[in-house]
Amino acid sequence: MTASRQEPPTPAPRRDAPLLVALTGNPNCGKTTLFNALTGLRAKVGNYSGVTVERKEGRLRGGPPHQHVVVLDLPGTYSLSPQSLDEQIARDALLTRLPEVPVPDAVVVVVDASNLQRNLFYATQVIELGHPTIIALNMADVARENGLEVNVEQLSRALGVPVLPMVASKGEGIAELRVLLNTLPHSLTQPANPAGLVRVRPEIEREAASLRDRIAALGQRHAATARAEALLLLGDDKNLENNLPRAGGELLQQVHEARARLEAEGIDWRTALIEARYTAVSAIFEDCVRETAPDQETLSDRLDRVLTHRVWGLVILAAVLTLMFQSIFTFAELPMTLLEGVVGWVGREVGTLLPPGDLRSLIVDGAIAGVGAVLVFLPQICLLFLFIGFLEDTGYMARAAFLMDRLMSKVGLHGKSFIPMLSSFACACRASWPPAPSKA
Ligand SMILES: Nc1nc2c(ncn2[C@@H]2O[C@H](COP(=O)(O)OP(=O)(O)O)[C@@H](O)[C@H]2O)c(=O)[nH]1
Ligand SMILES: [Mg+2]
Repeated sequence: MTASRQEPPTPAPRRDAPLLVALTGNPNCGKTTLFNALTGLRAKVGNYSGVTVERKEGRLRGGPPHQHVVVLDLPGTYSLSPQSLDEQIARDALLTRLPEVPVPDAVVVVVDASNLQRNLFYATQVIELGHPTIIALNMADVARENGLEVNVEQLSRALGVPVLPMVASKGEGIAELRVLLNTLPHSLTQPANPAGLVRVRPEIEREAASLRDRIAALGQRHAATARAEALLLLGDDKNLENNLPRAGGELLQQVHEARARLEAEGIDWRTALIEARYTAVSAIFEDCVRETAPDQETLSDRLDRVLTHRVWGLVILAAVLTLMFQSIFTFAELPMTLLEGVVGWVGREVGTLLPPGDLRSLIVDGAIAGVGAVLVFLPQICLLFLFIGFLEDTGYMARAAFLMDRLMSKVGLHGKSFIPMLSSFACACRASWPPAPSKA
């Protein structure tokens, strides 16, 4: 492991206030799994101020005795150019724009080793911010299964930050991360050469330098973060306004001028930065990853081939749904009959206790019969959710959603909307099936 050592330009963090460790990474790379392992599931959940984005933080369990270390599970994001509010919060937290999130003492970028190239795109963006950073190379088991062999030392050298391989779901590699976190802030320095990770054209670097100085004057204390912010602003095609630092209104003018100068020099600022990053990431990937069994087909691939087949996939889906609904109606029959019996008995018993009249009608025909009519559906609903849960956990639901995407997109819906439609269809079915209901 080559952790690059360099004198941090800012003073050592205060030791009386808690230290902050921010977890960040692409969606589904294992951030929350790692968060749970580090905090022992004791999380404080709230919202970021003014928005309904979940904020999850907890104390590092088994951390240093005299130092409170807080772990923050940031929302997942694919890049620092956000497409949603969640992603915007993750970016703003890392750019230290949120008043409620202090400058992190360590940023742990959780990286899915089985999707390394895509994940490195984001990881390099975060490293460029210049915070003390660790790469948690998660899903090492999946990468191994897929025949990917990552040279961890080389990756660490290339990125200029420590890289720790791990399987968060099995607790592997967590101890090594704890060692680093428990000796914060001494164990970690800033990345070796954040500005050299992705080489951009000198013309862009020139424009970024003047924007960086303006951003620093607006209060961004870290030079590396200010440069990274400048590059993000320059290349941000769609969300420039939400990308401006606080009180950075006049920056807008400066960004437009910088872009105009680049265009005059024949440089496409929209693509130049993205291309430079892809080139850098591909080079790192080629250097650090060896594919040992590139053509081996996994079980998941073989299942995909059948289950998402244009014809066979639909046949299987129809069979699965028929089986599911048939089983629901068959298995639910006995508990439903029993529940109906119980509700009827309660109604009759209560009816004998009350004199005939409006009150009896209200209680027996209204309250008991009404609640009973809902209650008898409970077995079917429970079974339906049991089946849906099973299909989701086995990964079949995702394949069914993929299969339905083409059809659903014709009415402007996403393939995933097939799932709520399925649930509502089940309820509608109940109203008309079995054809002759046992009770009116
Ligand atoms: N095979 C494997 N699965 C993992 C690993 N880490 C997490 N997972 C699983 O990946 C899924 C997504 O994890 P989660 O922590 O929710 O990801 P998040 O979206 O980044 O918070 C869960 O089902 C985890 O159990 C790992 O190292 N190996
Ligand atoms: Mg999560």
